[in-house]
Amino acid sequence: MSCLEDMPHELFIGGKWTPADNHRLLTSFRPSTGETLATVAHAGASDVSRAVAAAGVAGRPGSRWHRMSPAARSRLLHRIGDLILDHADRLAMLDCLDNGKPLRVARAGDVPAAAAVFHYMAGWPGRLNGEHVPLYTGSPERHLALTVPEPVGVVAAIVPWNFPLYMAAAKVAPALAAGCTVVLKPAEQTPLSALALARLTQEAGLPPGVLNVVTGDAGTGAALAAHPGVDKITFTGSTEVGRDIVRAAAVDFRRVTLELGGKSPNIVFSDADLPQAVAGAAHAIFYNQGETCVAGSRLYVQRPVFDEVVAGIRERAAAIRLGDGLDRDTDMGPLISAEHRVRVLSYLRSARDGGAQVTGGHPPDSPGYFLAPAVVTGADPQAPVVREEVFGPVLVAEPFDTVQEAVAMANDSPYGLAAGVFTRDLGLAHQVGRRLRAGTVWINSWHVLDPALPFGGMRASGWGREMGRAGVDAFLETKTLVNDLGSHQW
Ligand code: TXE
Repeated sequence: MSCLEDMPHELFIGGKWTPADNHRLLTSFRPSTGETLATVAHAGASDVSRAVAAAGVAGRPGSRWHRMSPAARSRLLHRIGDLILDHADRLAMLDCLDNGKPLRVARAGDVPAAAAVFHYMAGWPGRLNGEHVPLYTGSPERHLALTVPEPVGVVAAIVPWNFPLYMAAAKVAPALAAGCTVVLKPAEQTPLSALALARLTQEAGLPPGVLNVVTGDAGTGAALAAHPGVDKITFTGSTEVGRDIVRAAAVDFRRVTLELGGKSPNIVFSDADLPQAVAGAAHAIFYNQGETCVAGSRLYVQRPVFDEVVAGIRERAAAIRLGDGLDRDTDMGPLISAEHRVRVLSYLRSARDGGAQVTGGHPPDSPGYFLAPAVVTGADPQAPVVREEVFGPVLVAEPFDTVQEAVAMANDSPYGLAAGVFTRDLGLAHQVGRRLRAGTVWINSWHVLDPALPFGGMRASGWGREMGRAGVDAFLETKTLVNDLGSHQW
C-alpha cells in the first residue's frame, strides 16, 4: 500500500531510528480484514531506558531545548501542525488502515484535530508567565517573591488505539508547549501514525530526544510507567490500567494525568427538538464505532417521547453502512480486534439473557471485526451493559418521568466523563448540566471537543484535565523563588 512505503518502523530515540535491542517485532493488523498490515519494533525495557535517557538529556538545563526561546518553541509547534495538514491524506490513511475507521472520518476529524492541537498549543509558550507575590506576613520592601512555571521534566505519554494520531498529538503538543520532553508509547494495535508524527517532528526541526517513540505492548507501557527517569505519566486508556499506572507512579510520587473510561448519560426531555435529539443521540453513541471514551452510551428519554426517540435511533442504526474504511460509502468501520468484538458481543448476550430487547448487534458474515450497531431497551439497571463501558456501538435506552429522576439515573455510575442534555429550555439545560457529575456536559450537541476546552473526567473517569490552559499546567511545576533584599541600607 502506497502510504506504507517509506514508513518508519523502528523506534525513534534521540532523533534516530533504531531497532529494538532484542530485535523483537510487533505486528499490526487491519481490523477490516484481519490481515497483517505492518511490523514495527517491539520495545523492551532496555529500549524504554534508552528513550527515557534520551528525553532526559534533551531537556536538561543548558540543552538546546531548555534554552530555546518561547518564540522559537512556538514556531516549532506551528510547523508541526502545518506538516500534519500537509501530510493529512497519508496520516488519515494510516489511521484508517490501522484502526479501521472510515478514511473520510479520519481525514475530516482526527487529522485536522491533531493539527489544531499543535496550532493551539503553539500559542502558550510565550504566555506561561509566573507571578510576583506580595508576602502576606513579610515586608513588601524586603522580600521579593516570584512564582516561576517550570516544565515537569520527562513525560511518558501512553495512548490507546481509538484515535491514534489525535491522542498522540493531545499528549505531545501541550507537553512540548510546556517545555517538557516526551517518550510516546502508542497502542500495540495502532503504532503507525505515531511513527509518522515522529518523522514530521524531525522534519520540523525538533531537537533530537525531545520526542521519542517506543512502539510496543502492555509490557512496554508498564516498563515506561515504572521507569524512575520519568517525571510525569499522562495516560489515556482503560480504568484498570489507570490503576496500575497510579500504583507505578506512587513508588516515587511521579505526576499523573489519567483519561479513563466512561459510561456517559444523555438526557432527552420531551420538549426537545426531536429530530435533533435523535440525530444527536445516534451520533453520541455510534461515532467511531462507539469506540470513544465519551460515547453517549446511556440514553434517558422522557416517557411521552421515549418510543418515538428510540424508534428514530433504531432507524438510523439500521441505515448505518458498515464497511471497509477505504470505501467512500462506509459510515462505520470494524471494531479494533476479534477479542474486542467477542467482549462487546458478550454484553449483548447477557443483556438478552436478562430479558432486554436488543435490535441490531449482529456480526455480519464477512471478514473483519464488524458489528452492526445495537439499541438495547428494558435492561436491568444493574446489568453489565448498563453499568460498564462496552466501548462499542451499543446504546442502552430507558424512560424517565421527572427531572430529579433523570439526574439521579444519569449520576448513578462510577464514571463521570461526559453527559448530554437535549431540550429547548436552556434554563433547564443549564440547571441539569450543573447537577450532572461529568467533566463535560453537552447541550443539544455531542462530541464537540476543542483544544481550548478543558477535557477530562470525574470519579473513575480519571484525574486532571487536558487541553486549554489546564492542559498545559498539567505539564508544569510551580517554583516559588523568595529573595531577601535586606533591610534598608540608606
Ligand atoms: O486498553 P489499555 P485496551 C477501555 C475500553 C476498552 C478497554 C480495553 O473499555 O474496551 O479499555 O482496551 C497500554 N502499564 N478503553 O486493552 O489496556 C497499552 O499498550 C502501562 C478506554 O486497549 O488500557 C496501550 O498503549 N501501559 C479508552 C494503552 O495502555 C499499559 C481507550 C491503552 O491500553 C499497561 C482505550 C500497563 N500495565 C480503551 N497495559 C479511552 N479512555 O478512550 C496496557 N498499557
